[in-house]
Amino acid sequence: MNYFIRGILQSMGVLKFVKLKIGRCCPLEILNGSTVVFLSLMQIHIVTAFPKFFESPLGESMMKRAGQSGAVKFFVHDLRDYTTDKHRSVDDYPYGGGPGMIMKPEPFFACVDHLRRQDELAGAPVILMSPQGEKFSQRKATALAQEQALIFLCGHYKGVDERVHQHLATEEISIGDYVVTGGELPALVVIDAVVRLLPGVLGDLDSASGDSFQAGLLDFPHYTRPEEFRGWRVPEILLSGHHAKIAQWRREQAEARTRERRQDLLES
Ligand code: 4G0
Repeated sequence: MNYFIRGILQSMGVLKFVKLKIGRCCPLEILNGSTVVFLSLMQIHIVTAFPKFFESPLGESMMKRAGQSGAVKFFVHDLRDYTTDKHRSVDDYPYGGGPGMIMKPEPFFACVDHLRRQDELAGAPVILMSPQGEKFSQRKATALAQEQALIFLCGHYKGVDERVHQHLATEEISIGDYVVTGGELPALVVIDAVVRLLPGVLGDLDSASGDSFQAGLLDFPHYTRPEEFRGWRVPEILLSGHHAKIAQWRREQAEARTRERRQDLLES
């Protein structure tokens, strides 16, 4: 699923042959051993009873820019549009009794069936955000960033009818061992972590490749001006201009922190 573009790049008036790595694309035509590629954007579909919840998070900052640049396209689907009763109900009482409401299976199935009829979505993972899911990680974000499309299901209330877990979701993801009122915030956490990895979303300057978790370590300490604040000085090495020594210091700091705070990251 990783393809390369070979071509000529003009940079500062100089022409250079380049080989650029691009993900998520499909070969169109092969001519004299060269592959013509079409770079596709990632589609992210969100199925929710609270579509307005996503307006501001997807309409601000990095996610907004990613949408505008064409790296990703977001689609938010209102579960209520897939109900058939006159009250447009998305939840009901639990069989066997007990407190709280359970989300009905039919609207989730009707919405996903509708989406799956699109060719681009036929093989897309259907991700149920759930405290019972597989723990989310940077590794998982990297894997999801390779997909052409993602479909997120957001549940609410006490939970979702088990048939959605068993027969509709292809995976269940948890962002951590705690419960929040709906799957919307957890879905946004996963979406943010994935979108910032897509080619062209972050500039070279704040590229994701330098992320500490990408290297399996915690990040090193960062400082900006002023040199001294309330008596606390910036470590002298950072002011020295010795790039090799600075790189070594940062590596040591990252390793020491990881050893002290997250021994588990070194063991795995
Ligand atoms: C209870 C995910 C609550 C059950 C969702 C969903 C935390 C997370 C909810 C479900 C959530 C997490 C079975 C879909 C909604 N809370 N840790 N609340 N099911 O990722």
